[in-house]
Amino acid sequence: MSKKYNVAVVGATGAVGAEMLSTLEERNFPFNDIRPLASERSEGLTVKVKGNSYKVQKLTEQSFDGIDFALFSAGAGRSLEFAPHAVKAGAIVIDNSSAFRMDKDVPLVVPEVNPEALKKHKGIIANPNCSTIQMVVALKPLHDYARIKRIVVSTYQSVSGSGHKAVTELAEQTNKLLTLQEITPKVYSQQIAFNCIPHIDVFLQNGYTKEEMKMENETKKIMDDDSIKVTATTVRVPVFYSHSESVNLEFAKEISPDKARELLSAFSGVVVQDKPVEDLYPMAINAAGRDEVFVGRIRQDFSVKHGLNMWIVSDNIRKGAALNAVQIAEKMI
Ligand code: 25A
Ligand code: L14
Repeated sequence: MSKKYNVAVVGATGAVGAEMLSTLEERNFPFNDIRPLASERSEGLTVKVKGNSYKVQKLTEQSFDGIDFALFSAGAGRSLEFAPHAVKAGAIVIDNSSAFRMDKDVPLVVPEVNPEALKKHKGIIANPNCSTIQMVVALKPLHDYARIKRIVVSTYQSVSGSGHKAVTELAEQTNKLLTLQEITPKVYSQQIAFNCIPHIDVFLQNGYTKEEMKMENETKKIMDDDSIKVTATTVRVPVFYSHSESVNLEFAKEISPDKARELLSAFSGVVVQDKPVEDLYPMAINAAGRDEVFVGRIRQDFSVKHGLNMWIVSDNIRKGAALNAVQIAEKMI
């Protein structure tokens, strides 16, 4: 009989944690036991995986006895505090927070892009930021062919990235505004319904948000190339699921839109949707619930020497978080 693994999911009742459980089920991950962990708010709830019920337990330092893989998705604070205990108990930690991503001892991995980085792990493997994951999947085959010199990216990020409570906030605000009731923003500092907010995560000294700097720093680390220049503007939009990105690329050598379509079509995890005459291009509502990264609107950027523009869309909870984490676990077995 082939080996089966005990898997803990930290933040199992959150937006990403719940998707991790269903991804383990859908992909037939060879698990033996599942241990859903969350805060005491969720203690005693049950989650179902493959027809079996599991009780949600309160996360403690002792939660990881006998665990092979610990998937973390309860925010950076919990990862910093509890991941070391999981490692001590012998588990491999796959962490979806920003806590360890830029740590030089921690591989930052997108399996289609840099699986070789996994070999250097010391117990913790970091799952990149959702906006970064979908972008690097689409850029990798183009970088290998024509070397990317500079990336200018603007994101259109859905509210599910901030968890269930933000999904509820968008729905409630929309309803209230349509029925002429007053709203009080809670999850975001501004109204999100019928609006775009150029502010994701906190502002830094340099004028960028932390989300924007994650895109710059994580892209260089995953592509293992510090020479790539990246500048990002990250924007929250009133969409429930899937992030969209407008990406402008400058290459070291000539690459045509047709060549880019050919390279992207052959790349694992990418679907090219690019037939403008048929009004076919990637859209958030179609990417939601899907595993792939969708790329379209591929066209020459006539304003620079070797330039391409494109539009990249993917489900931020799946490839941007839960699916990428489970794919990392699959690579490790
Ligand atoms: O504190 P931080 O660092 O800001 O991080 C917490 C936030 O990060 C989000 C997460 O979204 C949460 O809002 N997050 C998730 N992944 C992230 C990522 N990769 C991420 N942020 C950045 N990068 P979420 O609400 O979808 O997921 C939260 C999950 O984590 C569990 N959790 C939270 N605190 C915990 C904890 N687990 C253990 N110990 C802790 N101290 C959380 O479980 C959930 O599974 P829960 O039991 O706390 O919540 C279950 C339900 O309750 C709602 N809820 C959340 N907060 C409150 C709340 N209800 C009332 N009051 C609250 N303060 C949740 O919506 C959930 O449905
Ligand atoms: O993983 O959309 O660093 O609010 C933190 C912000 C995930 C998305 C991360 C959001 C992000 C999240």
